[in-house]
Amino acid sequence: AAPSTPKVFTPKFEDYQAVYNEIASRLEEKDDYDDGSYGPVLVRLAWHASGTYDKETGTGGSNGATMRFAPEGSHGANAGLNAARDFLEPIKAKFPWISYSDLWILAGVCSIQEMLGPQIPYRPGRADRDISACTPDGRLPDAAQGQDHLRNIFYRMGFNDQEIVALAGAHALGRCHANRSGYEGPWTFSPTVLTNDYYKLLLNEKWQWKKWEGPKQYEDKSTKSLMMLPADLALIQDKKFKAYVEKYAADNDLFFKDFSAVIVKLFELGVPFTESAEKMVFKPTSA
Ligand code: CCH
Repeated sequence: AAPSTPKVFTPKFEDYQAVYNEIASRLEEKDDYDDGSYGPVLVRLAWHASGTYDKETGTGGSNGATMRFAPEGSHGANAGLNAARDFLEPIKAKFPWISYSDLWILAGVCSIQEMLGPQIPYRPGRADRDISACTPDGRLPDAAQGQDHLRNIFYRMGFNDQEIVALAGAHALGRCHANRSGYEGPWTFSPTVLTNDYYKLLLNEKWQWKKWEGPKQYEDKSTKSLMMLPADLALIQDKKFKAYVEKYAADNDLFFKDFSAVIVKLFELGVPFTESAEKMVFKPTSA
């Protein structure tokens, strides 16, 4: 018999939607985690995979999924993200054709949409790389620092002031864990639903230093149940940043529009897409 050419599977939109649906159903099923959802930690995995990008050298970014390897996985900023990576292992096993790099970003997209955020258009095309592509420590932001540091870190990725503030709205989601970052508590009262509450709370609450043994963080004066990092407060201490905080606090539609645009940019930093890669918009399970 003539040797047959091995079949190469070319996934289509429907195949990615099937992965999306599987992540969404696992999110719904595993509701005994944190505030009832793995969504926030999956968003953080996608962000930390992407946020290592350096526009000068073209290194880092979500292409590669190099956080799988110890040098990068054990960076302080990535503490706890094994929970997100482990959550996705059964999905990877069921759809072995998808790269870890594409899967992590798809999980971020799915989580944002399932937590009632805006539509996040998605393009596949990331390839997993080996340990030699791990980025050096120190490329992700340090929560103890202020506006100069934020600008240094995010300008290196290619973002401007408006985009820095729009990205920070992701802190409407999830919480800090003392055993991961040292910080403790959620930013908002609805940490599993994406809203512009982060900006509203930043502006409208009185923030005071929390009295505790842990790293310096703020608590809201009225309920003492919410938190802000020094890097969060920097967004209202800096006049240019604060103008955008005010815009997003006043207009959730504007926040959703700008957040969607900037998170797509973040998730695509340094990814060598082929020209034929089309943007996919997945159907949320609630629609
Ligand atoms: Fe963040 N973030 N983040 N963050 N972050 C933390 C948690 C989340 C900073 C520090 C922290 C973004 C930007 C910044 C999420 C998304 C984004 C934690 C707690 C710290 C500390 C980690 C822990 O203890 O588990 C700093 C500094 C910056 C500076 O800009 C951006 C950008 C995004 C996404 C677009 C999400 C989501 C979480 C919650 C994770 C969880 O496990 O609940």
